[in-house]
Amino acid sequence: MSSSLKNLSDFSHTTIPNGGDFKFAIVVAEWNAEITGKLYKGAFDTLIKHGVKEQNILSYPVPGSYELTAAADIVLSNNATIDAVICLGCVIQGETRHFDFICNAVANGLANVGLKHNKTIVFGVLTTDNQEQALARAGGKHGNKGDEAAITALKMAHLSANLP
Ligand code: DLZ
Repeated sequence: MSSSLKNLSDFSHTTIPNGGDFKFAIVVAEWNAEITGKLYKGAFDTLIKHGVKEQNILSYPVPGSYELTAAADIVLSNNATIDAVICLGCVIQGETRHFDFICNAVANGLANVGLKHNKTIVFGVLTTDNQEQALARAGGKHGNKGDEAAITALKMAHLSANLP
């Protein structure tokens, strides 16, 4: 694939692969459920739209975004047939330093889980100043990051399955 790309603009036109052969896990945080529910629906519907069989989408709710890392690790440790894990959450800036601790822990944690299992972990966690910004990215004027997370998972699963 890479040898046939002439320039960077070619990347923006890569097609979204059909997902009929893949299995995905979606791990979704219950904290800020009004937002994460919309992210989940966006991710789920996008996978179905691109051919993933409903029985090949495994869904796991967790209490908050901090738990996404452990859950992704547990899920992959117990199911080697999963091609990628989509992690969805929404961390909203509050008055304390929780925001920084949670965001840093989740971003680093998910990266490490992906490397440990040699599988794609999609970082679908909104990190916003307020709920209005989050709603704008969960089906509002900035689209739905859940949809984007699903497309990332499809592209990465396809890449892994088609290495020479
Ligand atoms: C505690 C907490 C706070 C203050 N804020 C958020 C948030 O904005 N988004 C989120 O997903 N989770 C939050 N949590 C919960 C933590 O992620 C975690 O569930 C608890 O600290 C228990 O480990």
